Amino acid sequence: MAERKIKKSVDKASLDMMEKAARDGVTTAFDRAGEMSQCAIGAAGSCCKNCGMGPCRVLGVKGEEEAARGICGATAETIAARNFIRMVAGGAAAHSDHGRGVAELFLAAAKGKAPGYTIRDEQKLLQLALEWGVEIGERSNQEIAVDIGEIALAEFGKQEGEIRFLSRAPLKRQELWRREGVAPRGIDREIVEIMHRTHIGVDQDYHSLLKQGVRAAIGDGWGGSMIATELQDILFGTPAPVLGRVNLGVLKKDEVNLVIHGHEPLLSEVIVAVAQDPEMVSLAKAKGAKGINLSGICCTANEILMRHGVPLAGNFLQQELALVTGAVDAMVVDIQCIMQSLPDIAQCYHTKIITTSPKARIPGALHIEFDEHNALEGAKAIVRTAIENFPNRGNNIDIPKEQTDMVVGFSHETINYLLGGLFRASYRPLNDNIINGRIRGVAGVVGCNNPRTTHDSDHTSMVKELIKNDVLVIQTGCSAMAAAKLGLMTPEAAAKYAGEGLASVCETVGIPPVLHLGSCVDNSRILMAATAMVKDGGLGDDISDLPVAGAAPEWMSEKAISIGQYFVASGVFTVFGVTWPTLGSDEVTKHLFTDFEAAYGGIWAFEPDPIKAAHLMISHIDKKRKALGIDKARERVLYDMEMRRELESV
Ligand code: NFS
Repeated sequence: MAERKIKKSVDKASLDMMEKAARDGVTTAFDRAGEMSQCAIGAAGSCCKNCGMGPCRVLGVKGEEEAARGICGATAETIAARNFIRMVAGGAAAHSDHGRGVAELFLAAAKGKAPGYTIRDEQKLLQLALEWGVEIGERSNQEIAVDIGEIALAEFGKQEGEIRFLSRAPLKRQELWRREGVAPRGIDREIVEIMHRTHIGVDQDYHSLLKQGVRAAIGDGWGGSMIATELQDILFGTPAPVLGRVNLGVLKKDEVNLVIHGHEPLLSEVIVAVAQDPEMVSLAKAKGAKGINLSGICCTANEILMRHGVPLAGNFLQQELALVTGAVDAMVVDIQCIMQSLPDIAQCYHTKIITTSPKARIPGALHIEFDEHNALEGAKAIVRTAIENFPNRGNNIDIPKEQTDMVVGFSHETINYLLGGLFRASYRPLNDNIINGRIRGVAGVVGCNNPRTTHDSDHTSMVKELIKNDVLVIQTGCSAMAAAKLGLMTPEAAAKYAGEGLASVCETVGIPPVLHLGSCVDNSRILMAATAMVKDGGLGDDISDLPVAGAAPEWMSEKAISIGQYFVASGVFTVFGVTWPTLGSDEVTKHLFTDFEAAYGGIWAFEPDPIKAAHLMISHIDKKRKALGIDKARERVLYDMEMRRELESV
């Protein structure tokens, strides 16, 4: 086996479980990444396999002859751009199909055809009704929700005009999108058009290809993902601050461990309720367990953490390691980021892997299909399967003790309330503290784990560097879990890790310096937060004027590329780590890294060193502060602190 040169993780619990996996003869993604060398041509976006004449490789690597063109005549630029926007299409499709699933359930619930689901956030329902021109009057929530569900569902298949949530963006941004011809007509349409344009012999101008990628990505962030977040909040409740715990130590030796993994909260919301059902708890006790312990992996975990405080067992690269503990009685999965290796690993222990979506079947797993019309029965069957498997646990159990406390649940609305108070909810205090320089700017650090770099290390190094430099960090996805494991999501972390300006604000408001905003579809909350900052005034009139930046230091999924692209298209400087998928074409890379700024006010960057990447973000934030004329304020704050220190030392 080829030895990997990089350290596998900075997380002790994960490292311990990797050692146990080796002892148990179990192979994980960390081992496979070591064994599988990365194809440099593919990684650079220079391999085209869109037709049967290829694959055509147009980048000379390790003695390969450089072919200037594919057999069809496609250049390296066309091929890199095609591959890149096909990643956008994959990511936007995943988020948006999730959004569609939520809209379907929402509509079924509104029509009374999905027992067990109800409207939890009436205020948000009515706000959306006002926004979409749905009559409220004397109508019931149910009636209003039917109209909203139908409108939401229609957004996916719309053919003309613009998707509705574009009107939420700052006016200047909306005009820019229209001027550039990237306002999405319908969510699905733009994804389909990517697949058409990247078919052999269609769009062969990288400018035009990349523009379509922008249009589909906007349809994700301001469309599919935003619909998912909004409707989930109405159905399941808008998150509010709640205590949580994270890492494999949340598994319990004496309780039935049911781990929920995937992305849609549709089923997991019901499982959370069923697991507390006295009938289920007494069944667990009859089997010798003290109770039922739910925990989560990946974004479905973020969803039930944010709304119910259900603990997180871990992020993407910990899904296999959770099984290696030997203590997981069942792992139930829905869609996305689920490794096919799970049923194989489960065989080495006693774990049952349960698939639930007709879109995501895995050979070797037990399939209990989620049916929204009968969610309660499905959830009961799943919980019962876990309970009945408890007595089958072997002796080969080792649960790491690591688990960290966290305060989570910072939706765009709660940030509003926390900062401004319930009766004058506003982003004013955030804007004021940015203007006066205590907070230098805001950074969104999001995205996956990738075994091509050290697990969690790039996330945590970057986040620590940012908060040390007074940048407030907002997070989602697996990145949020990495920071939480290190203890960065507690109010106490402000004094320990943040710069003095940021720490003083966090201490006054009582928030951590790193805020968890939820799952990856909840990156739409970041768009809303940025828009609220613009609308509150004093920081320019577009998102591209704000002293903000984005990053995905350990990205790996197509969804991350789509997210990055809609951040850039919304005016945000966005830096990715690990690898960059267009390096095979200098022109395409330059277009994304430089020319995009003139068009969108946001640009892409690639920097695998997380500290350097953090400083690229800080430089960008400082550049925006200067353009806004608020750079001097920050110097004054620092000067004041310097003076204070001098005084203190006297
Ligand atoms: Ni986002 Fe969430 Fe994690 Fe990456 Fe996968 S779980 S949707 S894609 S790996 S952050």
